[in-house]
Amino acid sequence: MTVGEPKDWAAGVPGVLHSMTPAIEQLGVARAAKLMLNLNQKGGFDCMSCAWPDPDKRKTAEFCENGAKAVVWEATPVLVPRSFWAEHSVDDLADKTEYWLGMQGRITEPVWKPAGKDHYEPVSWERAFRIIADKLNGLDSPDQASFYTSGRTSNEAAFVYQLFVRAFGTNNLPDCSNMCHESTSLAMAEVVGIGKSTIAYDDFEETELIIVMGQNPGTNHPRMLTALEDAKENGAEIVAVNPLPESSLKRYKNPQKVRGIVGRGTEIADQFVQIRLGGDMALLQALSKRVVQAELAAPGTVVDHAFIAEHTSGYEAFVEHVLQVDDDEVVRATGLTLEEIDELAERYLRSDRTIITWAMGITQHTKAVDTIKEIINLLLLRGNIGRPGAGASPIRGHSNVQGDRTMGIWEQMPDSFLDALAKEFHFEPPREHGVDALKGIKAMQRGEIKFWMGMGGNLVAAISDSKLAEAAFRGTEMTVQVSTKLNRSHAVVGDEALILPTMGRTEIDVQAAGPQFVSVEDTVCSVHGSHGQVPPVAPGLLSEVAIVCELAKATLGDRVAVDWQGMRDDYDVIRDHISHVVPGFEDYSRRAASKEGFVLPNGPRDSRSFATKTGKAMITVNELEHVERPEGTLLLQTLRAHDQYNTTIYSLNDRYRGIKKGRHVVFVNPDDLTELGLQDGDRVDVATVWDDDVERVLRDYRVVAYPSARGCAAAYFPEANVLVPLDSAAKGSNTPVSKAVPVRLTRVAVPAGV
Ligand SMILES: Nc1nc2c(c(=O)[nH]1)N[C@H]1C(S)=C(S)[C@@H](COP(=O)(O)OP(=O)(O)OC[C@H]3O[C@@H](n4cnc5c(=O)[nH]c(N)nc54)[C@H](O)[C@@H]3O)O[C@H]1N2
Ligand SMILES: Nc1nc2c(c(=O)[nH]1)N[C@H]1C(S)=C(S)[C@@H](COP(=O)(O)OP(=O)(O)OC[C@H]3O[C@@H](n4cnc5c(=O)[nH]c(N)nc54)[C@H](O)[C@@H]3O)O[C@H]1N2
Ligand code: SF4
Ligand SMILES: [Mo]
Repeated sequence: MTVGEPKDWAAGVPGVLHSMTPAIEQLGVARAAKLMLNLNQKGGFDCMSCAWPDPDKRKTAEFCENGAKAVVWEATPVLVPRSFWAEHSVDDLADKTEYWLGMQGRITEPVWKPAGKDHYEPVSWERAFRIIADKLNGLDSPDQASFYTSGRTSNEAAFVYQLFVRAFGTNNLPDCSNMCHESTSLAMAEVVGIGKSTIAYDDFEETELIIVMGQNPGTNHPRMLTALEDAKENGAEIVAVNPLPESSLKRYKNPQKVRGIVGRGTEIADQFVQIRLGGDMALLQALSKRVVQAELAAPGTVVDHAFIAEHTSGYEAFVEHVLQVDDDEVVRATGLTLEEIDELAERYLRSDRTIITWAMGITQHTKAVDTIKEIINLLLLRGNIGRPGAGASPIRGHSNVQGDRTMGIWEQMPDSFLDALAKEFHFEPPREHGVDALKGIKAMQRGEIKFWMGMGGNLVAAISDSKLAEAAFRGTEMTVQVSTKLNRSHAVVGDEALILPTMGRTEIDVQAAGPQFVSVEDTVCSVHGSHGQVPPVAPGLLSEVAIVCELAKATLGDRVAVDWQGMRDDYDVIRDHISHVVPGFEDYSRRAASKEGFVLPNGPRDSRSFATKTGKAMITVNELEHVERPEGTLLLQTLRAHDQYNTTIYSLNDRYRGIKKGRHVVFVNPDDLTELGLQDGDRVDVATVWDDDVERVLRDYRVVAYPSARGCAAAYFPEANVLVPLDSAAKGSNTPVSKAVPVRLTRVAVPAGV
C-alpha cells in the first residue's frame, strides 16, 4: 500500500483515461464503443451506477469515469466457468475478498447448494424455481420469508417483484433504501408531502446558491460536477459542508472542456464549511436563527411572508424555538467558528434562489430525520421550494432506487397503493407492515425469518454489524440471490442456497414479443427507457422480469389470477398495469419509449401543493441533540473510495485521497493523532465503544494523517461495517448510523518483516 498527498482537484483527462483504457482492454474496441456511445444517450441505456439525471442536450460522451467502470464491470466477457463450483466450497468463497469474488466474472447458470452440502452445483432453471417454490409453500406463514431489493432493478422488474411478494402474502420488502435515503423519504414525506427532490435538472442553471451537504459528488455522482460548474458559470455560489475536504468540491477539471484539459479547471466551492460529524442539525438551526434575526432587524425584507402565509404551517412556533438556539452549543456540535456560520448565513440571505443537496453524510445519523426537516425549514423560510432555481434535492444513490420505491418496493406502502393493486389484480394484498433491512436481520436472528431472497445487492456485506448479520444469514433455511456477479451474499448463506444469474442493463433482452426495454427514474423524478445494446454474455441468463414471473408461476400456480406469462412475454403489459396502479404513469409504455421520457408530477415543485397532515408545507420544531464523544475516542464515519461501487470493489485505490493498493486505512486529523499519542503510519486496532459485550474491531489498520474535522475519523465501507452496531439506527427511519461510530484506536506492534 502507498499513501500520498490527497488531490486538490477531480476528474480531467486522467478521469477519462482511467475509464477508457480498461473498457477497451476488457471489452474490445467494438463492444466498448457500442456501449460507451449509447451510455445515457436518448434511445440508449441508462447508466447502472448512480441516480444522477441526464441533461436534455446530450454530449457524445455523456458519462463519467465511474459510469464507465460500472459498464465494464457488468459487460465483461470474463465468465465464471462451470468447473468453478466444484473447485470452490462455500467456506472457501467466504474467505475471499469482495474484490476477488467480483473479479471471477459473470455468473452464467443457476446454481444450488443443497442442505448439508458445502458446494454449489449447477441446476436447471426449472429445478431451481421448483426448489424455491416448494420451500416458500412449505413455510408456516408468508411472513417467514423476506424479499430484498437493491436499487439497480428496473421499474418493470420491481413492479412484478412486489406484486409476486404481495400475492404470496407478505409485505416483507426491505430494500437498500432502508440503509440509504430512508431518512430523507420519511422526513420529506411528512413535511412537504413527497419523499423526493423538489427540483428539475434545469434548476441548477437558474440557481444563485447551491449548498452541498454530506455528499462527495466527485466520486459518487461525478457528472454533478458538470452541473455545479455550469451553475458557477451562471453566477451561482457553491458551499460544501463536509468534515473532509473532498477534492472534487475544491476544483474540477471538466474533460469535455479545453480549460479542463490544459488549465486549472474550475474552483468549485466558494466556501468550505468543515463541520464535525453529525453537526449539521445544529448548523441548520443556527442558520435559520440568523434568518429570523435578520427578519426581525428589517421586517418584511428577509422572510417570504406571502409564501409562509399561503403555503406553510408552524412558522410562529418555529421562530420562537429557533431564537432560543444557543450559539455555544452550536459551536460545540459543529466545530465551526461563529464567523464561518455567519458567512454562510450571509450567502443564504444574499441568494434569492437556493438549492440544498445532500446524501449519506446527512441521512446516516441518529438525528437524520430531524436534520432533513431542518433543511426544509431553512428553505421554506425564504420560499425556496416550488420556484425556479430553488429547492430541496436529496441526491439518490443507486440508479433506480427511487423508481423501485415508486413501484411499491417498500415494507410500508400506503393503503392507496395497496387498494389500487387489489383493484387491478383482484386479490387482497396483506396490510400489515413488513420488515425493513435492519428489522429483517433481527427477525432472522430470532429465527422468525427462515427464507431470504435478494433481487440484486449484497445485504450481508452492506448491513451493519457484519459478524452478527452473518450469523443471522447462516441461521436461515434458504437464501436466494439474483445476481450478475459473485459477492459475499453468495458465500454467507442459509442451509440451502441458490444463485440465479441475471442479465444486466447493457444486454439485449429478447422475450416472446421481441426485444424489450425497461425504464428507470432518476433522482429528479424523470422517467425514461433503457435499451440493452449488446447480446447477453451467456445464453442461459434470464432477465429479472423473467425470473420473477417464472418464480411466481411456480410458487402461486393459479392462486391469483395474474397473467405472469403475458407480462414476461411483453413488458408493455407490465407498464399497462403500472399505469393503472401508480399515479403519474398514465400512457406509460408510449411515454417511456419516447426518446425524452417524462417527468413525474411533483406537488411542491409544480404547484407548491403539499400533501401533508396540515395540507401545507410544515415548518417543524425539532429538539437539538448532538453526538457526544467520550474522552479518548473518535467518531468514525464509513465511506466510499473512488474505485468502488458500494460493496463492489473495482480496485484497491482511492486516488483522490492519495491511497494506492490498500483499503485497510483509518483517516485521522493530525492534531487528534498527537493527542492520542499516535502518528501517521502507525498500525492500530479500531474498536467500537458500545454498551454491550459484542467485540467489534478492525485489526491492524494503517493510520493516515488526514485533514478531517477534529475528532472525526473515516474508514471504508463495507470493511468497516463490522464496527456499526445493529442497534445504532436513525430515529424514525431505522437507517444504520454508518457515519458516527464511537471508536477507540489502540496501537499494535508491526509484525516482523513487514
Ligand atoms: N462510484 C460510486 N458511486 C456511487 C456509489 C459508490 O459506492 N461508488 N454509491 C451510490 C450510492 S448507493 C449512494 S447512497 C451514493 C452515496 O454518495 P455519498 O453520500 O457522497 O457517499 P459517501 O462515500 O457515503 O460519502 C458521504 C460524504 O458525506 C460526508 N459526511 C459524512 N458525515 C457527515 C456529516 O455528519 N455531515 C456532513 N455535512 N458531511 C458528512 C463524507 O465526508 C463524505 O464526503 O453514491 C452512489 N454512487
Ligand atoms: N457502513 C456502511 N454501510 C452502508 C453504507 C455506508 O455508507 N456505510 N451505505 C449503504 C447504502 S447507501 C446502500 S445503497 C447499501 C447498498 O447495498 P446493496 O445495494 O445491497 O449493495 P451493492 O454493493 O450495491 O450490490 C452489489 C451487487 O449487486 C449485484 N448486481 C449488480 N448489478 C445487478 C443487476 O443488474 N441485477 C441484479 N439482480 N444484481 C446486480 C451484483 O451481484 C453485486 O455484487 O449499502 C449500505 N451500507
Ligand atoms: S454521474 Fe452517475 S449516472 Fe452519470 S455516468 Fe457517472 S456514474 Fe453514471
Ligand atoms: Mo445508497
